[in-house]
Parts: sequence; C-alpha cells; structure tokens
Amino acid sequence: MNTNFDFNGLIARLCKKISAEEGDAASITKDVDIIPFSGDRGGVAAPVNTNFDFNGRLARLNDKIFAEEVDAILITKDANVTYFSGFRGDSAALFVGKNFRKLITDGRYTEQAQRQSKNFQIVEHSDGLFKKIVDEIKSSGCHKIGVEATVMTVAQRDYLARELDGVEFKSLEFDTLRQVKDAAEIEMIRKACEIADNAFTKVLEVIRPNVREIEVAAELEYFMRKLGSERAAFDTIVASGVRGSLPHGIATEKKICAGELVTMDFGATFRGYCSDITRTVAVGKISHEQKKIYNAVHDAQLYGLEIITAGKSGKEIDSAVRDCLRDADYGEFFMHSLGHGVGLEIHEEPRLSSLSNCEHLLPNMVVTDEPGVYIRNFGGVRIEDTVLVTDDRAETLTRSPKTLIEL
Ligand SMILES: [Mn+2]
Repeated sequence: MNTNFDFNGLIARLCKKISAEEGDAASITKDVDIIPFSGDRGGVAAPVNTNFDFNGRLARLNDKIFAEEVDAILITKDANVTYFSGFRGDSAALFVGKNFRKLITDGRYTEQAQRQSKNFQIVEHSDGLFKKIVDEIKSSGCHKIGVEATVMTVAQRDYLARELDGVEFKSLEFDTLRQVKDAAEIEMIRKACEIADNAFTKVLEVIRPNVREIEVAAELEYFMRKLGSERAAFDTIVASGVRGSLPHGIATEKKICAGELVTMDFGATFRGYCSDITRTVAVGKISHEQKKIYNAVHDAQLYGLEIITAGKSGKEIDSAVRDCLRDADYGEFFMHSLGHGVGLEIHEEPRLSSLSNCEHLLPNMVVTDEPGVYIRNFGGVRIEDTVLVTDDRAETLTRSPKTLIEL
C-alpha cells in the first residue's frame, strides 16, 4: 500500500460533507470514488457481423414488452445496447416500443451507429442523452416504461421522474435474455478462447525467476492483442507466491521466485465477446503441500466439467464442486463462487453459485468452471475454463493444459 496518498485529507473532506449534508453516513458505490484511480474506456468500431441473430433478439425483446405490460422500454447498459442493436460504442440508449426502435447517441457515434444498427432509427442528441430520452418519451405518448433498475443511477431516475409527469417506470432486467448464445456468438467466444490459449503457450517462455508479475501480464496482453484481441477482457491477474492467496491479485512489481506457484487469470475480447481462463504454474521445485493443493483444485475443476450440463441448476453445480474441495479438506479456502456466464460481459448470467437464480442450465449457455484454494501467508491455486453447456458433457472452449506445468 502506498501511504503517500493523502487518505487522511480525503476522509476529512468526506466527513465534512456528511456533516454539511446533515447525513449520518455516506455510502460510496462508484469505483473511482472508492479508489481514486480511473481508466479510459473508448468505443470500439468493429465491422458488423451480420450472422448474429438480431431478429431473434428483437423478437424476444418484443415478447418482453408484451409480457411485462409496458408501452416501451429504455435500455441504458452498454452490453444490452450492443446485444439488441449491434452498436459497439458507448454513451447510447435504446428506446423501443411496440412499433418503433430508436438508438439515441451523440454526434461522435452517429456514423458508427448508422452502420452497425440497421434495425434502429438513429437519433442524435447534442445537449444530453437523458434530455433527449425525455423528449423521445414525451413525443412517443408512452406512459409505462420499463427501465434497467440495476443500471440507472438515482440521479437519472430522479431526472426522468421530474421531467415526465404521469409516466410510470417499471424495473426490469434484460441480462438474462443474453444467456443462451446464438451460433455466431459461440464462434466469437471460441475465437476469444483460442487467442487466450495461444497467448498462454507463448507466455510460458517468459516466466522464470526474477521476472516481475507485471511483465508477465504485459506479455500476455501483448500476445493476445497481436493475435487479434480487441482489448483484455479484464485486468490481467498475475499472483505469485504468497500473493496467490488473493483471488483477484492484479499483477504487481513483485518478482517471481523459484519455488512459487503463479496464478494467471486473463481473457481476450473478439468482436466484443470475452474469454476467461486461469492457469496456475510452478516455477522451479515446489513443495509437497503446494502440489497437494494443486491436485485438489485440479480434481475439483475436472469434476465441475463432468457435471456442468443442461438441466442442472447453478446452485447444485456450485455446491457439488464445493463438496469435492471440502472432502480434500480445502473447503474453507474456496471463498468465491464456482463460475459465471461469459459473453459481451466478462461476468454475466447465469451464475454458478449459492445465490444463482438459474434453475436449469440450457444448451448454448457459456459459463466458467473455476474452483480455487487461497491460503493466507501461503499462496493459492485456481484453474478455470470457459465452457459451452450442452445436453451432454460441456465442451471446454479454453484448452490450455491443466496437468501441473513446472517451469
Ligand atoms: Mn472467471
């Protein structure tokens, strides 16, 4: 931890604000406010893949409008905007009614939207996305609008309520409509997995004692981009030695040492679709205990691949693999869920966890199988594959070797 940041000053200003606003406490949910650190996320203009089943997607959206008894829906989450319209930029919203489909964005994206979203009327705004949304809702005459409750901010919700008298908003979610992938999506995810696998093969030549974690991450990301990845699917994790106990240990300047296990969790993005893979490798000679942990996680991961199949629930798969690690006496060290859906988002529905809402996995869902063991002051192991759910045994889309690699 860098103690030179002025945390005392920040906390003092926060407390002052709480007093000034006459509040009892403050709840901060925005990442950049939790950790003052920001990253740029620009739009991506890729050619439209016309093989995606847009007709099927729009039909399901239409069914939802009728089933939820709303006049129209407002979609503001980037992944859902992309899914239903094909538009790959950001700062956009979809306003869809029973007989109209509009994509609202600004001048930076008009040309791109016209190219990528043939099924939508492109509406350009110049003085605020939500101001234009209000205008469009008013002129549509719609009174009941479905919105994405887990995405819209309180400020946006308040603005709509203030500007639109007599309009009712219904909280809906559209993420589950993306769970089952069409053939073109599976092809994109397959390609993203292949890129990650090839980058893993290449990075094995780089890992050795004295190389910093951050160099390993850089090489992985460089190889993936050279192989066609649009961007890393998430911040690359490289956690070596004792840092292996951090399930989300982003690569640091720590040097890798002989006798350490190194966990790498990374993914590529192809045509907007993500892949997700984790491998743990040994550098030099490792101990009996390290090997024992590796084997326990390896067995649990293979067991997961055996039981992930259409018809099973997200909860039962998670708990069966958890039992497997408990039988090996490592149950208490597996503190995260077994897996998650992968698609336009790196973490999406369905979940394989004790909190999963997914009663029955369906063929063509894409999920991860990623058990791990994390022991404080010792280290950890995680092995993860992205897999395609079928009626039979799941198909593994990431195919890098899983028998212990000793470098
Ligand atoms: Mn994952």
